[in-house]
Amino acid sequence: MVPFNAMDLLLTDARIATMAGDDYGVIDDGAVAIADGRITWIGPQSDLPDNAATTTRSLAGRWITPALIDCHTHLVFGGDRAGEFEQRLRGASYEDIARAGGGIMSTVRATREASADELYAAALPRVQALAAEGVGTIEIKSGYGLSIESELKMLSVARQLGKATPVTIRTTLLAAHTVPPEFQGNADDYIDLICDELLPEVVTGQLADAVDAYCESIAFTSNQVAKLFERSAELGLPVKLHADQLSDGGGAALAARFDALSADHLEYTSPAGVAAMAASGAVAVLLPGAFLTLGETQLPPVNSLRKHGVPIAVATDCNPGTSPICSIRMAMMLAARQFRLTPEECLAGTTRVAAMALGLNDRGTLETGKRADIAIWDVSHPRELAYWFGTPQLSELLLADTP
Ligand code: DI6
Ligand code: FE
Repeated sequence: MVPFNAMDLLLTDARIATMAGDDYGVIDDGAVAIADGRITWIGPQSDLPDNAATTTRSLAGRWITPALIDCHTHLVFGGDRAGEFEQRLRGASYEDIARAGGGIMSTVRATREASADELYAAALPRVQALAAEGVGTIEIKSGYGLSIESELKMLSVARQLGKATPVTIRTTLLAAHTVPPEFQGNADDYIDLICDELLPEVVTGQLADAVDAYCESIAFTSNQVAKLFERSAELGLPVKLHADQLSDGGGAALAARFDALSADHLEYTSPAGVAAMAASGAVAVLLPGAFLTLGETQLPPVNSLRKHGVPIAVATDCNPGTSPICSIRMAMMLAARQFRLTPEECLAGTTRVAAMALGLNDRGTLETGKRADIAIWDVSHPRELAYWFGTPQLSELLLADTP
């Protein structure tokens, strides 16, 4: 813990949404002391101990929150799917497009063909767009390589984005996103390749912070996911799961069985799945961008999640197919209007709870000892962050430059 008097920066005259308690954890007329990238003191300015700050900045009554966290993205990928988007709006079906080689496999081809530099150059503006909205931590999944070489390439690019920008990048291996063409009809063999060859290389290279899978009728079965999760646990990597997005495949309960950090999507999750998540402490990550893009009508069981005390996060699911959305503010706005989350739930879901979904306990709230990742806003109340869309209300993003 950094001693209080070793202070680099003192922010004063702030209205603080700490997100560490009920009603946004508000501290009116507050101050925040920062040293070595950590919050060393936070509270009402009237309680501020005597100090000798290196630099004191008055925020003149502006609101501050924890920097936002986008806990579910696929933002490293080659090409785009705008053409099939247009085809669909001209009446083509998913099946027509898939049969013509479109859909996720067109992104897999483009990602395999792209160099690491090309993937990096395409992804950097997406990271910058999220940071421009106040995002300080982003989770990036692999899953468009579907071969050892290309999955490692994707994860390396994601790691490089974290080194080259002030944003914290957390990476997730999602090799079990869909069955690659080389293993059509042999999904079990592909799961074995991931478990026996890819995962050990990922761990040796420290390329992933977690493992994810797509448990769905069009992707992988519960048994195949269970095998992958058992191997992940052996290698010390936590797990997350794309669960019950298009059907009730028991994904939420499967995630809970493996103490997953989160289960994501959840449109078709059953009451038993919710109860299992409540018992395990898994976070529910809601992805309104995919819900909107797919024209889904089955809402995730928000009231059941609330009743069972399952923490709810919100993320962009930024991906070229079902959520070509690189805006955390749009995700918040959609979660409020489609899923009827309150503005406070939307903000908690992109700060405190999003940190939980990534297994990070050093951020997501403004409290002593936490990272000094702070978003400064031009709003009259934090509820505006889920109310407006398209208005650039971020005044400044302060990110700790320590690991
Ligand atoms: N769920 C989705 O909606 C995306 N992946 C997943 O697991 C779809 C990805 C794509 O269409 O490119
Ligand atoms: Fe996803």
